[in-house]
Amino acid sequence: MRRSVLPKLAVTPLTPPRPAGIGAVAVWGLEAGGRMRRWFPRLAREPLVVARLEDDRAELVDEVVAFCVPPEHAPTGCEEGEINFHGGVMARARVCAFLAAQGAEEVSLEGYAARALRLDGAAREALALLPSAVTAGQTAFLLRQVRGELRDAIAALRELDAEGCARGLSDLLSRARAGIALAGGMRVLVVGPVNSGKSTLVNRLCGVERSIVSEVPGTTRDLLEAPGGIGDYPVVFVDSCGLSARPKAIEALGAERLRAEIPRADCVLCLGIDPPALPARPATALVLGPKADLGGACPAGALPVSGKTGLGIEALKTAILAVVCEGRDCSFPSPFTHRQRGLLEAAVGKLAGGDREGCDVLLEEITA
Ligand SMILES: Nc1nc2c(ncn2[C@@H]2O[C@H](COP(=O)(O)OP(=O)(O)O)[C@@H](O)[C@H]2O)c(=O)[nH]1
Ligand SMILES: [Mg+2]
Repeated sequence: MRRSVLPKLAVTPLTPPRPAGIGAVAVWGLEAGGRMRRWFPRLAREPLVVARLEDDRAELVDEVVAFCVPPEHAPTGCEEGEINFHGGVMARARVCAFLAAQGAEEVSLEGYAARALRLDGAAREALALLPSAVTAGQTAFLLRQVRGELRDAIAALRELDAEGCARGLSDLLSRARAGIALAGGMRVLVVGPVNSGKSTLVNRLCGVERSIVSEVPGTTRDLLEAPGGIGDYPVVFVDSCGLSARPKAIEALGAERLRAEIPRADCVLCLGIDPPALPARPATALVLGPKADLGGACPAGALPVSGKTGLGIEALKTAILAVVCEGRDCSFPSPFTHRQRGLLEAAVGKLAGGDREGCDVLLEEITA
């Protein structure tokens, strides 16, 4: 980053305002090093200090650990500081209030990434998703993006002739659904008539007794989210109230929520019901034959499953990944946000219309 565009003094919270052992802020900008030594004089002699941070009236703000990062190791190329304090909401608020009183501009982590870390647009999107990552494979994928995997792939495409570029773009786009599902997770909604075993299936899929199971019809009235995963892919499984032709008043509210949820889900699992009978159009759907352990007939083309015994569940998970990810995975560079996919699709359109320059502009925007 050019020094001329650095702020004088900025603070970026590195940890969220939640109960935690420690919290941390980055102190950066042209005056960061000098200010750190003024607040913590021993930093002039010691690499790291445990110290009392006091305000101008010598009131204790917090007991902290403070250190400076030399310019050659600092993301901004200008000496930075870091202050670690007690975690939680109040300690963080007090340290940030102290820094604000000292004239520090508060910049979000995304803002810091954009202004200081010299990351491209796609890498910044990955960095923003990283704190919410819940699986090892998702984290590894996002770290590859922070390091510029997609940026490098797009740069390589731009070196090719129109035909090669078009082939490369369609190859990238074929993995967009997989990339988006891996980076941000997917929603899988379970629908079906009352008592078809929806709640039992959701509990089985997410691995905990999240939903109440009962033979009393209409037990589940609202949408209920159960976080889980399939392999590396984070999944929110969503249980729903039963579909009924003539819902009573309270069920009608649940039915309305369900109708709105169907298009939001990446995949709708239809327990004993055909997708055309759904009250809205799903992105993808799988038809399941419920309570397969009872040995009843399973409709042609339906996957037999039993939430109760686990029968067919591994095959169901494989089928969910296959339809949501269109049979692709992310071992090769993949777009991973709707923004990137939209720009890539538009770039393909430009190229098809013979507008190579327009295509390049859009590709550049992905990683700008
Ligand atoms: N045999 C068998 N019974 C099931 C299965 N799934 C659910 N049930 C039973 O069917 C009843 C309704 O189940 P529940 O999951 O609450 O259905 P929902 O109303 O669709 O959510 C309960 O008595 C469950 O124990 C299954 O796979 N096999
Ligand atoms: Mg239920």
